Amino acid sequence: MLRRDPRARRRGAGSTKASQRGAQTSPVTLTIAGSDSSAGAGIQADLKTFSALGVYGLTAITCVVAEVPGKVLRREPVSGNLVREQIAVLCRNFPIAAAKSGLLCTSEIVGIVARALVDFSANSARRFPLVVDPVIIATSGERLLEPAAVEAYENELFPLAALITPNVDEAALLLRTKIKDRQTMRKGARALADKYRVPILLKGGHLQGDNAIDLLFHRGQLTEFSASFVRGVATHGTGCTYSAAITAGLATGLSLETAIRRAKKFVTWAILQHFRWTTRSGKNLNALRHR
Ligand code: PXL
Repeated sequence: MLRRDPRARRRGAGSTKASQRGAQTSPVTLTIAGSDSSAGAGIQADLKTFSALGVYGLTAITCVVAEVPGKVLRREPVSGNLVREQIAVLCRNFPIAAAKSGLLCTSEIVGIVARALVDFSANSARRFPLVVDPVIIATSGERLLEPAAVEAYENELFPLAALITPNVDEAALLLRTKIKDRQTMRKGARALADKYRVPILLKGGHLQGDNAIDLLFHRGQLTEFSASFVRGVATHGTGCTYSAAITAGLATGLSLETAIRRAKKFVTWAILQHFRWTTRSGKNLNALRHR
């Protein structure tokens, strides 16, 4: 029988090996998304959010984007096999508690991600909740995804989601309608939830007004989340940060509503406390502060 070193008790936590001292466990989250070289959005924003909220973040990278806020120079997808392999190895080895998807770049990758999640998440103790941020149109209004990818989202990825988080432009595109105020937002959130049979968080940050209002449609009920609209800050990466914060909440066992409420506070704080630099040409560069 293994004898315990009597000093071990004093060292605490019953650990016997020096290498185990200080070892801790933590909820594990996974982000499947693109890399933003300027680190305000994408995988980098997700990881910073996970760290700030006390969960361990894993990454499966779908594409690499050379960009700074407001200017994309080049975007290249990672091969489908490599995307699948990243998800496979992580699902096989880590007790993933929640995941999110961000920029998936091509319709092929949308399908590969959906199939990999079906094939490999069965290895975890239970199928973990997936937050789908349908990154189709950026906050700047720029279209980030080809039309065929939208169909892949609808047919393959949305059915796996625990929550879908479109902004109003994405919701309008999915519903082929216009969303311009609170009333059409309410109708839109309900219509999307009916269409996809998944809880919908419709983000109204793009609409003009004193408050940034988001609507959750879940189990036949509408819940409103509101925060003061922060003016004068370029908000590159808010959608990524928001869905990552919700994912972190779900990983720690919060309900959908509580996870969203906390995530909304986190994003609002990150915008208010933003970083700012001036470029050599005298332009302002803003970035969210994730902690
Ligand atoms: O915010 C949308 C977004 C998502 N993912 C990556 C991005 C962006 C916007 O720039 O670069 C990698």
